[in-house]
Amino acid sequence: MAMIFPSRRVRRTPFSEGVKAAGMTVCTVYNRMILPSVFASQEEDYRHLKTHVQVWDVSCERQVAVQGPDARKLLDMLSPRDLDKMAADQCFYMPAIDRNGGMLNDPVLVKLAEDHFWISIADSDYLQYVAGVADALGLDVRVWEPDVSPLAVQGPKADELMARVFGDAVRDIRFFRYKKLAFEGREMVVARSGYSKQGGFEIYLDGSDYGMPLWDALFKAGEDLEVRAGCPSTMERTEGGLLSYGNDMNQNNTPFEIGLGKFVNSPKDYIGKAGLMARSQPERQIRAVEIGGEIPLIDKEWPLLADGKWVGQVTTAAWSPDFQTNVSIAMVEKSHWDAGTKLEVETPDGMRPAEVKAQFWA
Ligand code: THG
Repeated sequence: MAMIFPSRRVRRTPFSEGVKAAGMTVCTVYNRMILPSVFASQEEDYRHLKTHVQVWDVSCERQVAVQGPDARKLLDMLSPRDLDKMAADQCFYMPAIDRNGGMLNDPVLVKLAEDHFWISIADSDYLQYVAGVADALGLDVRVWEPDVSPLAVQGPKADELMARVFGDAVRDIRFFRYKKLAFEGREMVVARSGYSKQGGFEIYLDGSDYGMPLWDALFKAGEDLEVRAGCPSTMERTEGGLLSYGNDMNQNNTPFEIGLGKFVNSPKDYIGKAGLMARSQPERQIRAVEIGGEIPLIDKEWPLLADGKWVGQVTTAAWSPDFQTNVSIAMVEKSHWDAGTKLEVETPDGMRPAEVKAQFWA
């Protein structure tokens, strides 16, 4: 594996110094920014995440800030999810779609005020779409990328670590809600959220200058909790069925195909509503699929076959140490998506047996 050639175009983060010192061994690029992939090993990182507490540099979850008198008007045009139901301190997992109902991104929307939102984006250039819609509609709103970088604190000891740095108030934050809490006098959004099923928080670092002081404070406070640097774990997130834009879905997929139909409930006339409604009965859907045998790392879709005929594709796959099987996320055609259906998956190392599961493992 080659290294990434240093460049200003592949952006560092406010925590890059800490990540390097903590021993990042493999990384990827996400929203043109470095995202760590491995520290010790995939399996060691996984076990540690499920046992202790980790600090993740997920700065690459960039914010598209939307602020101004027409901020809500713009978001109502973008969101299939009913924003009238969004509380003042709430975060919403929001399908972002095009005019045909195809997924453009799957961000977390953060409501800062009635006229100020952050769209915390997955790996696609959504800012340009948002700004384009705003300008085309002549809305009085500003759309930009602020100097805000999420730092996730995930794992069973996350509450304890966060309480030591931000105070006991963090314990009362409910799932997908946030509080504005001070670090060194600087107010930051602290939400109970994050890309794992182990529980934890996301600190939306507001101002890069506070990055390394915040990183250092967390590691100092968490020494006896065995805090370590970590990153989203493919093993762990696949067990839990957390989706990854660009891997498990793209613009060809609707929210209904990827299990986000429950978030399509806006009564407003948002962009893509007609196109989306025309596709509300999906012909394929995301499924948990168990794979037998040994499998390599996955860097392209693997065909799913029934009697030699294509019936879908595996888009994420990993060994699960806890479930002692290969777990995967797949897009399966309606004819074969029932739980218990036996299939074959064509990996680069050969055919492997596969079975559609009723639900994800965790
Ligand atoms: N946190 C923040 N921004 C993000 C991500 C994040 N932006 C990019 C990417 N991740 C967006 N995708 C997801 C996918 C899943 C979840 C969050 C963001 C998630 N899903 C939960 C689930 O499916 O169980 C909860 C969904 C819900 O009930 O609302 O957490 O991780 N800031």
